[in-house]
Amino acid sequence: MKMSFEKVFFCTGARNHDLLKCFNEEKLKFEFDERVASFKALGLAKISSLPVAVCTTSGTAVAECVPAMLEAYYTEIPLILISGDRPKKLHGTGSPQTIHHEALTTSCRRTFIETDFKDLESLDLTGLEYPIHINVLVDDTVPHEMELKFHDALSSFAAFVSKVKKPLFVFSHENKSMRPFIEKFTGTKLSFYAETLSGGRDLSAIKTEKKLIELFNAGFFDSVVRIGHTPLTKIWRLLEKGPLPVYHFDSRNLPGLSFGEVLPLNSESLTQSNEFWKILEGLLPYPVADETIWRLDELIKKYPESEISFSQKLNNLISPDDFVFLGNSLIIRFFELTQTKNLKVFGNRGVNGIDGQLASAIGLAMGTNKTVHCILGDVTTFYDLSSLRDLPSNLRLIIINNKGGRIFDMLNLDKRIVLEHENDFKDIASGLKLSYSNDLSDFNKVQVLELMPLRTQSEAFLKEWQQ
Ligand SMILES: Cc1ncc(C[n+]2csc(CCOP(=O)(O)OP(=O)(O)O)c2C)c(N)n1
Repeated sequence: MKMSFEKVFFCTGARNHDLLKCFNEEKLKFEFDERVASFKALGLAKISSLPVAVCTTSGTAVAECVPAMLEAYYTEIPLILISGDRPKKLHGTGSPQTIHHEALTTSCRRTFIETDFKDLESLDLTGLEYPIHINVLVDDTVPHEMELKFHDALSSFAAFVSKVKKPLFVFSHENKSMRPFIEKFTGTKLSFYAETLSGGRDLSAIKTEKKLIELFNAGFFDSVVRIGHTPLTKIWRLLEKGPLPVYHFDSRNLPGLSFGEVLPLNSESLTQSNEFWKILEGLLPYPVADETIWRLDELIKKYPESEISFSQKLNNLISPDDFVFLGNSLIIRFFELTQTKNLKVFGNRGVNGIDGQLASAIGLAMGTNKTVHCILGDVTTFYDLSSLRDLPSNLRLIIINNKGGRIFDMLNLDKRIVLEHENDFKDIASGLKLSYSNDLSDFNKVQVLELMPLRTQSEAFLKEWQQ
């Protein structure tokens, strides 16, 4: 970029990860809270009168910069927002963490530029009016030929099924539990993967995501049928790279991918549709032997202080009468991996922001007499610290403090964006007069339970699990 920045507040995320290369090391300041980072940038730009940038991942991260951008707009401060975005072909599809960035800053910027990542280097910002919003399209997908078709009748699904033999069925989540549908589906004997937010995780024929990915990579499936909103599973991202024919049942009429056939029906209407069940009769059941579950148990015994083992212990302790609210990113994945019970699980998976998660769980708890176990990562909890001032008595906050955003470790991204730290929440809880413990035996006895998995064990577990 032809511009010298006083500083770049780099807010960690996968989508803007590649943008790291564009900035000088000595100009970078790593952050996780975009609202705070953009106000810091504003303050620094105020005093230095030099352009200061805040760089974010996609989704709500961009929206979090709007308050500081508004202030910059009305005070004529040289603030620059640089957002990492998904490629154009995924815009408007409901693909993970993909929202309309351009629209978010219309009232708080004087310049908007959208550019491909490869053209960012040569971008000349001199003479432009502030605040500036630069949206960078980062493409990690392989171009492919499949198209997107929208349908209005189940006959299109019948045509799809007549051309395939071994579809993978994925049940993700909807605004209501998909359990009645999934219960009925088990009668077909067809193989399926049910995610934790579907409400039918315990019924899933394919028990672990590991098995799912193994089968997928081995070419076991010849197609995918997805029912519900955009799935969480990694398969979804793999599909965008090496596509199989996909049929989407999504009441929002969104494919969540750049291709596939879409019918806007939810699981409730499918449950009641004789035609749907009749079409499925055209498919022959194929059994899947899932031995990964034994391997999981072995590793849980071998590494009892690992994050996945803690997740399993929590699963065992939570009563099916209670509600669970799960945060991003490893939390929801590990919970899904170790869940064997019929639990009522919630989460914010519309655009996967880590912001406002504790507040959302508080709102949920306010609407029920049940106990809500809100399980969050340390970074996600830090993002929402002010919510700790007002925890309802039926909310139990469980913080899995693995000392940073460990999802980025798992994705093998630049270590700097993990934002490793040695902090804990003990004194914060005590300052706010909340009962606190860091011992799992106090489960359900305190309002804030902080669990600190052993890094070495978590890493050894994952190494063996991924073999
Ligand atoms: C508002 C927002 N900003 C940034 C991100 C990118 N992001 C995804 S996960 C994550 C780190 C989460 O860390 P933590 O809560 O500790 O969970 P862990 O990764 O350790 O499971 C970040 C920064 C996001 N999803 N939403």
